[in-house]
Amino acid sequence: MITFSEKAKGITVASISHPFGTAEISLYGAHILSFKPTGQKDVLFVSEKSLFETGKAIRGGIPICWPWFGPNVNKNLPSHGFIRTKNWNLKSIHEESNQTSISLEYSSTSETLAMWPYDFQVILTVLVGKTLKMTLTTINLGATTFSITDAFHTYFNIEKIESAAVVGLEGVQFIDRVGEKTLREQIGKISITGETDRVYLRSASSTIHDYAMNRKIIIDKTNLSDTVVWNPWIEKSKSMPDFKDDEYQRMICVEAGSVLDNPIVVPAGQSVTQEMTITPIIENGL
Ligand code: TA6
Repeated sequence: MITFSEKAKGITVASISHPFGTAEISLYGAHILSFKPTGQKDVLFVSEKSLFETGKAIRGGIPICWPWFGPNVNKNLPSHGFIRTKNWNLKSIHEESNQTSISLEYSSTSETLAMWPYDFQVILTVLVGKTLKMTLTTINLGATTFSITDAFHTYFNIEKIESAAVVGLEGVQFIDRVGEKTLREQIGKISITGETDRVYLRSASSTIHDYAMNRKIIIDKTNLSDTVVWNPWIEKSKSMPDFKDDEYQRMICVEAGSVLDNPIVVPAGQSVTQEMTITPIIENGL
């Protein structure tokens, strides 16, 4: 079943429920706020202090960073692009007994052209079942090639950060973006013991182990070459007005993206499709 309600002024949310679980997707930002498999805790984290105001980013869930990742050289432009603060249009809904899909779209406007001079359409299709699958298609409607950097900036709900780790990125080179940027190699699993902001370059699937919750979350991706691992830890948490001081203990961002110097090139009249699938598995007693 799928219903629509207004979560806040100008923010409509689609609520999906079926035997395998529930999900919530804001049409504002095409932003997945919740994915709760039956019998499990929410896979996604949303800050208790998140704003739900048009024009502002939602803190948590799965923000879509597009058409650029991170800050723009033009400081007047928003960090992580503009698409996460736009009201997308409902394109289609498809319900089956054990999964539901919803497609949303957003196309260039005079306002976006003023920020980024390209005609585009983006289509997000979310498939909710035992897994959560996101398919983002970028269509170049213009006459010139454009490049994007982008990411599914996923905030995962974690029982206790000190009892969590990310595996699958062993041996991968990463840019450590805390302090002086350095290029390093991942040795062993990733544990979070301080502010962490790393871009794992040309990395494949990864898995979050939440040992306190006895859950692992597998993150598979296509055409999203990098993986960003972020936790603001103590000091940065205090500096974020839309994030509680202690919430760093209950979340980790593992972001599937094509970021920094690894753009996606979209020739005129063509399209590029990127996919991420999140699979949460309870590891009973393991
Ligand atoms: O993905 C990590 C990161 O780029 C961090 O550097 C931090 O800025 C985070 O994203 C949150 O960005 P936001 O603009 O959503 O506050």
